[in-house]
Amino acid sequence: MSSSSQQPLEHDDNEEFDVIVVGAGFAGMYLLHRLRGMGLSARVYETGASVGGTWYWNRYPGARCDAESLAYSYSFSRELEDEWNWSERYATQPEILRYAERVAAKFDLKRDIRFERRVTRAHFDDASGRWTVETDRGDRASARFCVMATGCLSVPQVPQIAGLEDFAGPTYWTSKWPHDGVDFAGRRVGIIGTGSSAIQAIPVIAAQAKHLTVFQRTPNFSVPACNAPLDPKFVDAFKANYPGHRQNHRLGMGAGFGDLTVEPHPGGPAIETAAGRSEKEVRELLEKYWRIGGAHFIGAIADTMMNPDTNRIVADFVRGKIRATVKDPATADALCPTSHPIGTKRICVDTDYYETFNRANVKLVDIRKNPIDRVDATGLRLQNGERHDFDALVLATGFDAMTGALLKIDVRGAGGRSLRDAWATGPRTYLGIGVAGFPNLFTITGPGSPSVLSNMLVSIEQHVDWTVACIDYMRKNGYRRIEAQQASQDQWVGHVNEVADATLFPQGGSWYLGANIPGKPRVFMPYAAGVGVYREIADRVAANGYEGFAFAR
Ligand code: N01
Repeated sequence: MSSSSQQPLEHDDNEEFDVIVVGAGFAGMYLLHRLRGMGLSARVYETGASVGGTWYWNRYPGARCDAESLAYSYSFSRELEDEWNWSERYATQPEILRYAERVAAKFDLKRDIRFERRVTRAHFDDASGRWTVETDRGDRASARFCVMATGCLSVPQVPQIAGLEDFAGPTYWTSKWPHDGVDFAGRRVGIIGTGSSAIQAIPVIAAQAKHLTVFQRTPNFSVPACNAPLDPKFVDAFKANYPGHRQNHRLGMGAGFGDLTVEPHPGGPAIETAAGRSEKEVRELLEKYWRIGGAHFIGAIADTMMNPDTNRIVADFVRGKIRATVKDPATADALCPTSHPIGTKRICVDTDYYETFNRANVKLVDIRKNPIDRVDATGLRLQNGERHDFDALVLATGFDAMTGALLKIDVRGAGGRSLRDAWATGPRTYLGIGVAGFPNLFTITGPGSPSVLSNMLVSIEQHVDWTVACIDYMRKNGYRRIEAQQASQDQWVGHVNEVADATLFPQGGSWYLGANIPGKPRVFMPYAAGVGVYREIADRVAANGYEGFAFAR
């Protein structure tokens, strides 16, 4: 399925590095660049045949970013900013992947990346104070530091649906889409799942396929992207003040998803709360944000994620939009989310999602009401006996988020303690970047940091910058070992929970909580206080000599 990297599969045979990085997505790529800049030797291991991480794998039709392209890009190189031109407000997956390839070429990254291998083990040795890392292709290497740049949404969730393997036609995973594309023309397609991936894919597949059946367990809230080509004059003006915009993104303005791309711009919340405002005033405000498009919508009223009354007003507005768009009242009703407050599952950003259900060749099947009994050779049967046949099946069933990739690896820290044991009741970190008992290990955008609630590129750059500054600090002070202190970690985990509990997020039953994976501990994983607050804390910790971490020479 994957295109070959053309790279001979050389092996590392007990080679030694300063740093081993797991993953060559946007985090691993930038980290490699920064480590080299410090004169450190680094090896990156990557499962894909090339760079790009999530954008390498998720090639499903309609895949594009929900953060604005001018904000979802590296800020570390002015030259790169100047020479790269995004074509649309929201970049498509192929364009983002071209960007990743361009970055890899410009900074000559690939020579230190070993592709097409999966890291299986990472063990810390107390005596030498080094990590030994092994891959499924037989590599073995050691390094003083190990950095997990494994991505938050990189391990697909295999849904527990009986008979999946019995389907005789092709089954496609949105997260492992064939590299040469899929032609659905003339075919009947079934898709399971209605999260962000499906909501992007459904309109595109519907336009191509003979028929599309959408199997929906939980309806999601989606807002229009209002995507459009970028006007070169606007881009020039934006780039003229790129540093200012980047600063806004770092402080989380416009949720960091893009601050000023399309006029009139929101910049920040328009009002603090809907309380005391007339219905007309609130409606006009939401209407304005709806027309601006994108995830900004959820930030129109500042307390949407804290105040159930505000949240209901915003959710009712979206439900009204769904009913006004979808012509068949029963379908509209089934598409209206009622089981969770808006925003507590990741808000989806779409192009013509609800409109697609007005097409004659699209049918919505509510599998909450009538669950799937089993898939068979030609389609599936619901528990009420209803049959649905199709020629191809698409699974858009999500990921084992945030901890999945880390726990897939046999990670062992001091005294041989495994990360799986340490996190048996849910992930525990200090600042989302260090784990007590796991010296010299950094987790980029790990659980306990804003990560998936933020523009990932912004959070990736922050964590990479923080990590390399920390390694530099150790070098300058002659430290060979760093470890998050248990007390700091406990305090941080308590704080992350406290922040989450003050919001409506825990009511969402989402992958943020691990609720999509049967048996996964229910812990709200990202830090919900915002990237501005988080940056201030992380910077203060660094300025105070990385307080909360213990060092040894
Ligand atoms: O996955 P999801 P996703 N039987 O977990 C359903 C990012 N992303 O890949 O809600 C039947 O959101 C499940 O139903 P339910 C973004 O952060 C970003 O779509 O569990 N259905 C749900 O409908 C996003 O949040 C972009 O009841 C089953 C769906 O599958 C995250 O990735 C684009 C099932 C899974 O939805 C994940 O999005 C794409 C079962 N057994 C993704 N198991 C952009 O930048 C699961 N489902 C725009």
